[in-house]
Order: sequence, then structure tokens, then C-alpha cells
Amino acid sequence: MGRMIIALVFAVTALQAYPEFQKFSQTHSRRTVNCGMCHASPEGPDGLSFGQVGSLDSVQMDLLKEARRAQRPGMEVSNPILNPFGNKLVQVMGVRLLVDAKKDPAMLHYYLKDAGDMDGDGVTDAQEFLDGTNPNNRHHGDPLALLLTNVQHHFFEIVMILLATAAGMFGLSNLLLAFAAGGKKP
Ligand SMILES: [Ca+2]
Repeated sequence: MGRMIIALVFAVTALQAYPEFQKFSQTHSRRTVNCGMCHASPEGPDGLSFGQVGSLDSVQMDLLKEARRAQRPGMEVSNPILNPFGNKLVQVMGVRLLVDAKKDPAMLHYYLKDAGDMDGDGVTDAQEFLDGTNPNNRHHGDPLALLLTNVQHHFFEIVMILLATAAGMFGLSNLLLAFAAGGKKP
């Protein structure tokens, strides 16, 4: 009986899966994109491991069902098989639009365009979807964008290091000049 219930849950999950989004992101970015972009488990929702349907207790199953009932945008959900970005997608678009977007996954970029930057790495969630990078991981993003963000975050330290280096070089140069001048004295 238990196995039958798990098989039934897996079947329902498969019906509500969104592999089209992963495929689009991967094709568009030419990066390898796994289920961990939206799901709690990088292996996807089906299975018995942490973050997968087979591991959920009754409270988590209720949260999953509640999230699947969030048809309209704006409903805050906490689906345990999704990560924060996945839950944000449900909140921003609602399940109905998400199902529609399977036909045209680029719609996600449109709906996310004002949804911010979850991990604060300077690359918006919408752009990370196109780039095939993880919107939940501030160390995962377009290298140039991450570099610019790091420069912004550490601007003061960078200026201080440059000033200290310049001061050190100025001092060394003066010291060498002083030695040179001292060497010319009779
Ligand atoms: Ca980001």
C-alpha cells in the first residue's frame, strides 16, 4: 500500500514537472543546468532523498499540496521540493501561468524581469534563468557580472590597497633617491 501511494505521488509529480524550463535555460545558455535551479534536490523532485517527494512527512506533503493549489500569482508558498527560487517562481507567476509557460519557457524571463536578484550577486533572477546560472547561489553567475559586483562591494578596500601601494612605492622611491644622493657626497 505504501509503495502504491509513493508511486501515485511520483506519477502526479511527473505530471506537474517542468523539464521544459531546464531545457530552455540549458539550450539558451549552453551551460549544463540541473534541477537544482528550481528544486531542493539537484536530482529533481522524484526520489526518496532529502528534498524529494518520497522523503516528505505529512506536514511537508501539506505544504506541497498547498503550493500546487497556488494557481494565481502573489501567493506565498513554501513547497519543500522547491528551493527559494522555485518557490519564488510560483509566487510571482502562479501555477496556472507556469503551466502555460511550458509552451514558451522564455515567458519566465518576462515575468521575472522585475522580480529582483535573490542571491544579491548583481545578476537578476531573470538574467540567471537565461544565463543558466543558479539564482540561489551568489557565487554562481556570469564571471564579468560577478567581478563588477565584487568590485562594487569591496570598492573601499580596493582604494585603500591602491593608496597603500602607491604610498609604499613613493616612500621606497624617495628612500632610493636619498641613498643615491648620499652616495654622491664626498
Ligand atoms: Ca542573482
